[in-house]
Amino acid sequence: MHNFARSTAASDCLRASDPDLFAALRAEENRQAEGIEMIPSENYCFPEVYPLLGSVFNNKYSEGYPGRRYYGGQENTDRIETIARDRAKALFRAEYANVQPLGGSAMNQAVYFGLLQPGDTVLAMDLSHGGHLTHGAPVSHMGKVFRFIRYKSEVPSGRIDLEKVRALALEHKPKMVLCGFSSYPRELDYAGFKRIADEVGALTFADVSHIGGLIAGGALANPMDVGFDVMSTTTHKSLRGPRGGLIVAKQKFGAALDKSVFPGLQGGPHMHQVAATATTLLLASSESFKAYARQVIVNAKRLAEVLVAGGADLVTGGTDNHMMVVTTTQTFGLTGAESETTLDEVGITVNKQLIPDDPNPPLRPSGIRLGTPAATARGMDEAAMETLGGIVLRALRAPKDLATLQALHAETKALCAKFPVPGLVDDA
Ligand code: DSN
Repeated sequence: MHNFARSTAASDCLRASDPDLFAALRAEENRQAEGIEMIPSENYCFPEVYPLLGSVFNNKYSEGYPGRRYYGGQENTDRIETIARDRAKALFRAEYANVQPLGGSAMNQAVYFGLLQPGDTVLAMDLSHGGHLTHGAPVSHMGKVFRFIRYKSEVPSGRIDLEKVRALALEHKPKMVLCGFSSYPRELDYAGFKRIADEVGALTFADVSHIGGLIAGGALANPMDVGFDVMSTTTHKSLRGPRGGLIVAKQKFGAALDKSVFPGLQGGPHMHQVAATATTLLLASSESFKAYARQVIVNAKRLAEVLVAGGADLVTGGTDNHMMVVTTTQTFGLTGAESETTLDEVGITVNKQLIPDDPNPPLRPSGIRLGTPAATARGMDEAAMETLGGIVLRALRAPKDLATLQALHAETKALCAKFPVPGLVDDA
């Protein structure tokens, strides 16, 4: 057998043929290595993901599913997709899996179109209180096709009140009850959501995109364990895989979901992404990943404590998962946008974030969101969280003090140098 493996000279080839792109690639590698990623939806993928994403699986069209494809030459793509589906089912304790969704939005659209009719009612969390765009925000296509009724978190507690969710369900009789979030720092009561759905005869759908890795690692509850009908997760957040999405469900929904993903919504799946997802699911079933998932939460709790002790105002006062939402306008007198820019100056990447009932608009909201999946993937522990929390507090208290910001940036770089990004080597 010949070895047709891609030459390691591939990056030399890029350097020669497109120096601009090569330079941008190296600059981004440096940015990720020298700074710290604290946006809760981002992560450093497993190193094993890179060779598969940059592999010859990129070249293959594979419309259909294993054993039922529309193009020839599928012996290897069938193999990787079957492996990926089996691993997803085992990891999330589900009867059915689809690993073809190109991303989170496609994944959720496939669920709605597969299980509902246009105009059907869905009960989901409001975007402005931590829900996701694809949970029926009026600006999304989904918000125009289906009738979304939105529950909110309580102000000032920041928590979801299930009695209010139940009252909305009894009033609007949804076909589907959806739980999941982009910005909610607490564990959800899946059994409580299921009871509400059962009472009104609705399907149960959990979008666990942010916490898919924490569920896989056994650190947070799995909605499938309490009988949810369907669950979706992106694969690139706490799961540490390639950008993409996957759906797991009860087998009885499998045929409808398969048809909804292809040919309903998508054409050819991205087989390099499917291959990388397959490997991710294997790595996420390891003992070391269980330890990683637990540490993500330990780190988040420690970081939250440090921020609160330093006077920061956290939505719900803390966290049960990997993220925290900090109201920056009150303590620091900064909008979320100003806070994001200030923390960029010191090498800490966060995102501006609406807080519940935010009086400010989305591009100038009142808070920021921070999370620990990426820092933990670098091996950072509670002591590193104390250092990072201190840098965040000092930076937000001195946003105009350039000397202080420079000194803090040097502290961030020194910390990051001790915890390399998985898969990035310093070849300087
Ligand atoms: N953009 C993701 C997040 O940050 O939560 C969700 O799509």
